Amino acid sequence: MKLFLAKGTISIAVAITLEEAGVGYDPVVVDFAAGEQTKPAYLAINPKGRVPCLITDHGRLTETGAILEYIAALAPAAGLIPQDAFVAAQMREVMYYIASTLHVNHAHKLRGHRWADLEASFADMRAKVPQTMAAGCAYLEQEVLRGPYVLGEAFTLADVYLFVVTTWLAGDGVDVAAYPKLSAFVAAMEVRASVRAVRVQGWL
Ligand SMILES: N[C@@H](CCC(=O)N[C@@H](CS)C(=O)NCC(=O)O)C(=O)O
Repeated sequence: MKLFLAKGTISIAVAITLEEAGVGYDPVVVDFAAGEQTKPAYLAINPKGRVPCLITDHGRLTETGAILEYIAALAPAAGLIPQDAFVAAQMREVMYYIASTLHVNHAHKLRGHRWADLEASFADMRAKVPQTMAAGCAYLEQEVLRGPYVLGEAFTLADVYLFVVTTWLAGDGVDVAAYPKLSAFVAAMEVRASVRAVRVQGWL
């Protein structure tokens, strides 16, 4: 499979998951600094102009959560989705929260043009990011994180997804040290071989 990714983006969650699953892949780095994701060559690959995009034998897949689920299904032995239906739904509860709320809040820092046209609107949206991201961290800390991983001892897709978001926090004006459970989670993730592998590549 071919994975289109960009440094520091949510697409790195797919790379980490492929590492966890032991599924080989061919990475293609999309250069956001050069705006490659907005150019016709990339739009022909993914008309959304976003990463990740996974090219499989069956066709193109986009949306991080869907791609992570596909990889987990390809490698059931990796156990990336809980067996218990309710616990699996709790994992997805976290993943949907990340996709619909945390990621969108983060995007208000650099991507305000998705929602508004006035320069003043961008500044307003950017200024709100430390507050909305901190609110998300407080929710995770108080209501979600069981430790050492999101759902406790079991390592799941939600961990990979959340980990990449935590790498954005400093840049979003949030000090992860203020959240002890989240800090411990980050430390547990940093020592995993999958995370080390993407760090060696310079993707995070
Ligand atoms: N809902 C998509 C969002 C993907 C997304 O927005 N990716 C960002 C990087 S974190 C992107 O490609 N941004 C490019 C742009 O906005 O030009 C997913 O979860 O995969």
